[in-house]
Amino acid sequence: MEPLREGFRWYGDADPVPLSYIAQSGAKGVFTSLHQIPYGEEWSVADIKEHQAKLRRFNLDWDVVESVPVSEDIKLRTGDYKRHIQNYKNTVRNLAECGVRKIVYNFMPVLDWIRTDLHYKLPDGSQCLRFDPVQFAAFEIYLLKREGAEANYPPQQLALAKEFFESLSPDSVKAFERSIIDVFPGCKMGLQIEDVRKMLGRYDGMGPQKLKENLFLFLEEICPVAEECSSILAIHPDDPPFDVLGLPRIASRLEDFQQMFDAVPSPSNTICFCTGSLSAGNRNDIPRMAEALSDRIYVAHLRSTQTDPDGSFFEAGHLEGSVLMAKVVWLLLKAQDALSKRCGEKIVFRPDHGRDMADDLSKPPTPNPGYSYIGRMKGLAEIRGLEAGLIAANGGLLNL
Ligand code: DNO
Repeated sequence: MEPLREGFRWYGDADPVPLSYIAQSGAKGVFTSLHQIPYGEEWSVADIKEHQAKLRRFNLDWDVVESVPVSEDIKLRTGDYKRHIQNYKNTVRNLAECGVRKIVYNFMPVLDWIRTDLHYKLPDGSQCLRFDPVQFAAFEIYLLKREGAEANYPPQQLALAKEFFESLSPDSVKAFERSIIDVFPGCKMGLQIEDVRKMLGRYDGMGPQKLKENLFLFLEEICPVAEECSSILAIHPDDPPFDVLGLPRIASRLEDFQQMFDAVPSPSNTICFCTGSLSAGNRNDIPRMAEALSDRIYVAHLRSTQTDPDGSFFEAGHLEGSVLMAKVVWLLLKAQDALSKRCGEKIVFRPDHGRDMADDLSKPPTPNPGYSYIGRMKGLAEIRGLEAGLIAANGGLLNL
């Protein structure tokens, strides 16, 4: 039994974690993107090759594109969506021409992942990312002023949200706002509250069925191109996997993915198995999902979350929290065996997020919350050790 292929995310030249460090982690497959290209535009072969050459200098491969972003026009099927879809197809082809064949994307409306605290202090002094419904209520009600937001929270949370918001100084209000609306991976879009309001307005009246239909229509167009190129598209689950901002969420539960694969059965239609996103809020049985979706997994993000009784969750250590990581990794090792028999491919994973710890804490705050070096290295090392133990035990090496 072979270990999974190890990956590490790199945000490009602006990433405070340089490729030389990534090379020292032992991971060989980089998850990266051309963050400078606006959503919806085509990526040229020349730009892809230039980026790839940077990795090659450190003997690293561009294993996974995370992400080729899907524009809001495509999600809404309005405006420029036809041109954006054409560009997406060209990008898939251009990437394949350079040998890059695994593409992650998400279909989350308006904002990518959501957290309310990017520096949550744990008792041991390290920091992690956290989502607190009370703080999120404060954001929705007092900053965004979203109509009807109050109805989504019980009275006790509303009272706590008011108390929390009133306790913030004007400077911390600004920082709080930025930590919620400006964490698009790899790029600072400089969104203002007014922009978010407008973006939300575009989804007025759109329910999950319509958004699903738009996702399936997008996949029906892109998957045949991906198939031609022997590429795969891997949808990233909603993070967190429950309703936020009154928006439809369509990639949260096992049934969502099963429905998506039934609607577009193309072998290029796959999932980026992100255990952290899926586990938030304890709504999903992660091992069950790994088993049920095993033949659609080429790419995985491994991390865990811990949900507290008040509904908040924080990013727990990679082998802690609610994800039964030993079981998930075991299922992925078996899925990889089947995958290599089927098509000679490996599953590539990256340690997803990590705490800010030790020397991470003495550096200027990263523009990429969750993507510290030491914290992610710890996660990688733990998962590597877990795999080695599982493989040795399975191979009878331990005489258990
Ligand atoms: C957060 C990431 C996500 C992910 C995108 C994929 O840390 O897991 O931002 O990269 O949603 O499209």
